[in-house]
Amino acid sequence: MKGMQRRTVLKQLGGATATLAVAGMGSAASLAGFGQEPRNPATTGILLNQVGLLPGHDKVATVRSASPSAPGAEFRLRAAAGGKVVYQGALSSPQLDAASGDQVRLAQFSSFTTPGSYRLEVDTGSSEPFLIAPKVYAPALRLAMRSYYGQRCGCAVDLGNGYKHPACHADGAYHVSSGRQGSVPNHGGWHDAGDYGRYVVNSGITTGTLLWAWELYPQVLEHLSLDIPESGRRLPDYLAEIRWNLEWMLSLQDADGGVWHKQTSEQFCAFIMPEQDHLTSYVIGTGAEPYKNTTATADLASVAAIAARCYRPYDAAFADRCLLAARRAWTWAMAHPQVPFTNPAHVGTGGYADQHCADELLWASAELWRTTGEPQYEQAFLAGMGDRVVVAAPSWGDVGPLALWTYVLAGREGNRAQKDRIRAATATAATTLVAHAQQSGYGTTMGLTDYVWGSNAVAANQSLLLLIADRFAPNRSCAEAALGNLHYLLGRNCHGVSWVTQVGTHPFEHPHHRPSAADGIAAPWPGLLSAGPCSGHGDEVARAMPAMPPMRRWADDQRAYSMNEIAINWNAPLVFLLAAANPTAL
Ligand code: 9MR
Ligand code: ZN
Repeated sequence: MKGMQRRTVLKQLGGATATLAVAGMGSAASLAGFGQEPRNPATTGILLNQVGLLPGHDKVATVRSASPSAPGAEFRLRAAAGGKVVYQGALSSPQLDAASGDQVRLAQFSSFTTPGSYRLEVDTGSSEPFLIAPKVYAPALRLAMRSYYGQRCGCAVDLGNGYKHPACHADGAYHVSSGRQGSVPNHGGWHDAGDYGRYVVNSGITTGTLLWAWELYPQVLEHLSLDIPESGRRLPDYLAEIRWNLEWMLSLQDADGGVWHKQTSEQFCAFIMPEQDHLTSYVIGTGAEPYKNTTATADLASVAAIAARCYRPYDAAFADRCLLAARRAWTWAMAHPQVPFTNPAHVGTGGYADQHCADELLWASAELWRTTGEPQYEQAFLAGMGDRVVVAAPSWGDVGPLALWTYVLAGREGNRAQKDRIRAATATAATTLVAHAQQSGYGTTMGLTDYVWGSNAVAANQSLLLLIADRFAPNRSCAEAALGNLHYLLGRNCHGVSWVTQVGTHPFEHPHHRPSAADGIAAPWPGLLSAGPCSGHGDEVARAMPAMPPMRRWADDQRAYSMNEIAINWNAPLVFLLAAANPTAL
């Protein structure tokens, strides 16, 4: 398995070098031809972004030291081909990284900007080769976004290299909890995570985040080629892939405008391929009048309002359909402002059971105002906003920051004082995150309490916050801290792994992901972000762990569903961050 994965990675690096034509960069052959054993960062203790770094941005690696007085105060950067020393410097003095419990030193080589392939060397060892190149993250962006095609429900999927399955989950029906009866055809959508459920609330933040990336980084995403069934048509691949999920979300809207919460089986199926799962895929509601709920309905309103903006240049009829759905959902949600969801009887699939509906309503009002400029939406937004400010990054349970930011990003006049408050609070939150990154031995903006279920997406969403702050008021330290989380996710962490499957020299291998487990192929499906460390005790692997610092609480174990599952809402801020990390965007 290792060998096979290595070949894949080298192929990807080779692809990058071939298409990017960066002067002085090693060829695929020279990368493959070191004649040396792979160096595992977990043993060398040299921890850095395994994909590479951007020439014009910060470059820092973490060097773990066995003890505070460990020798080796120097580091060297060597050309991967030929071994010439191109840069050398002193390691910083040892510091304790509280999140991991590690004693670390930092190798800082930001001023070295020459594109190429390099290794970082200290007296105790040397890293795998990594690239310094302007488009170094292009292959990762493509894989992370293409992973959504792999999550498609209701159609045959073929990512190549054996990662494929026939159409799945044809048997849909209204669940007794929905207030309806009868069968439901498959309208598409993305499997949520390692399970095959589809959930409107989680689809909401996922699709919203991806469409926001489209609006903020169009020059990067317009030409992203995903090699999906719709490729080659008028609609850019990026929007075509997202439409697959939007169509399913729209299908869960009832005639009265309300939206059912989810479409899943009653219980999770076994670890089988999707086409082998013949459990009925039920449209599930609250189990009592009005059956639909506020969070799902308002999230659909938000996302459909954004979609109306994004798709209009390519497909006005679809944009009109989305806008009408958004308006009708908003009206329903305003009339039912506090109908939260909890799993009805006999249903044990994911809950996404957020009891706070006000932030979803706020987001819907803000997006509809941004799209239409109509006063009823702004009035609802301003009434709902009150003295609310941005304090933390968004998550599936708190879309409030998206509501506030879209009010500013709308480019409409609006209420100046509220816009100023939003900008100021965002800047304050960003300053706190930058301070965390400066204290962290691994350059992450996460504080000690941020290692929750899906912490890798907390890191990526904190980058999103920083990038929005940077958009409001350009600030280099915000942009660098945002990139710092990308480095953390792609290898600069205490586990020495890249948390994106098939990306980097030591990607994790055992996601809690049914297709990866059941397809008979050793390596997991590509481009998927692990949940990451979790302080909780949600699964048997977590429960068996002794007490340890929060970043350490992760295992590359398929059973570890609280630490090593993948999910569409976690990949979305990763795609956002990778889009932002494209040199034409930053
Ligand atoms: O991402 C969700 C996390 O915030 C919750 O703590 C956790 C437990 O309720 O559920 C996570 O979402 C899961 C969902 O319920 C079902 N599909 C897999 C999701 C990722 O683990
Ligand atoms: Zn399916």
